[in-house]
Amino acid sequence: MEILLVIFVVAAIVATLMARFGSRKRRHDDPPPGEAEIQAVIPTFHVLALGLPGAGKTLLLASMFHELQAPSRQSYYLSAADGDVARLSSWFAQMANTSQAEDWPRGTFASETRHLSFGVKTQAGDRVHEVLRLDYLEYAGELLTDAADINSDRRTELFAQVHSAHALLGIIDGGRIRQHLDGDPQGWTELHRTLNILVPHMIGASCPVSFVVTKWDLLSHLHEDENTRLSLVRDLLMSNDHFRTLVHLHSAQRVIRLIPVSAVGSGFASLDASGHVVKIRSAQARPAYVDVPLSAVVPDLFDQVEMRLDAKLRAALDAEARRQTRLNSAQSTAMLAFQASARALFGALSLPLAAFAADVLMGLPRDSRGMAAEQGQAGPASQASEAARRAGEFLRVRRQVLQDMRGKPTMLEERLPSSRLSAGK
Ligand SMILES: Nc1nc2c(ncn2[C@@H]2O[C@H](COP(=O)(O)OP(=O)(O)OP(=O)(O)O)[C@@H](O)[C@H]2O)c(=O)[nH]1
Ligand SMILES: [Mg+2]
Repeated sequence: MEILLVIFVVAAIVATLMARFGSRKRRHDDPPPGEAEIQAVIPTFHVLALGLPGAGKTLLLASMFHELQAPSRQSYYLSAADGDVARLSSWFAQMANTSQAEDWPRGTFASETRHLSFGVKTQAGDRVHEVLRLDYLEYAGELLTDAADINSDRRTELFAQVHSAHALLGIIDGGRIRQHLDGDPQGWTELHRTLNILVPHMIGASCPVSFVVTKWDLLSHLHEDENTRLSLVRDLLMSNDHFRTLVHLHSAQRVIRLIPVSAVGSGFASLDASGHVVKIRSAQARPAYVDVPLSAVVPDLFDQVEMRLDAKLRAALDAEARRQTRLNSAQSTAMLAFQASARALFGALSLPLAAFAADVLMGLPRDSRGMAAEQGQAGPASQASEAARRAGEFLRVRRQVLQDMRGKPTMLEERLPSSRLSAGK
């Protein structure tokens, strides 16, 4: 079915272009054929990391960007506005500099709330394609905990973002877990406070939710086996009623992850006698798993759409696809109608991004892990016009990117099976 959908998308783009360009000659400064249509189908996913002050949101963001700004371990990379790149890089540099043991980027002020827009890009031949965008809110954790009127606008903005998010990340401070395990009652109190604040925001969300345990490096002494370590943390979190209820309610319908991350990596920092995180002189920052939470967002969203596509909806979609394939492929209006009906069917899903769901599904094989063989198939696009060729190439590279994105959480699950939360565990 996915191939059909891809063909329909390409054909619809060609048809639109024929109507548009057929009547007049291309001017020198016109965008390349197909570019406007490609731009129109690039989705933006809004991701929100919910976490209390000091939980590690800003350093996770800086470290994640550091890891993903070049296509070194995956086909895609992130781009951002120049000012944001400078800010993220300077946070990372300050964090990685061990010449001053306690010099960390300071906590975020409420007035520093900002939307960062990351372009997810990939290079194919001599062209760079932007395949999707991720919008991420950087804010001060105090907005979640402090009810002072002074920041009410910022708080309103944050809560509006909770409701419109396509994915929510619950940030759990690994430092608090360490504090609890070291016998300091404050650790347990703060952990419960975190979950009691975060979970109510997440429980009613229709989008995928994941939990991220920060400062994973501070928990390395828990057990020599990393998966056992994570299972101990999971059991601890499951002892919170709110957390356990959320996992029970959501895991039947969607993927819920527990992703351990370290912005600095093991052996970079330790706790001093007063419980402050201090850097170890000359240690090297080697971030761990920081690329997973953001990379998992799109495939998790896709899987959730798949899980929600009940049999009836699936049958209706397949029947529509079969009906449309009997039509002459030149009947572009029929193809566009198919697109519209596919969108309408997906629109029946109660997801905030139903409009995107059809696009994502059109470009992404149902099981991208099992579809590698398809990658080489050029399909009808290669015989068609330049616009169709570009559209075909775009869909091919997007599929590759989505497959690589899925590879990150898949790798984590293979390595740490406890990173997938379910009601039974
Ligand atoms: N060991 C270790 N410490 C970390 C890590 N991430 C953050 N920290 C420590 O936690 C502190 C707070 O991290 P931030 O990223 O600033 O926290 P935040 O969630 O942005 O806090 P607010 O801006 O106040 O909301 C840092 O100054 C570090 O001391 C990590 O991965 N490992
Ligand atoms: Mg911050």
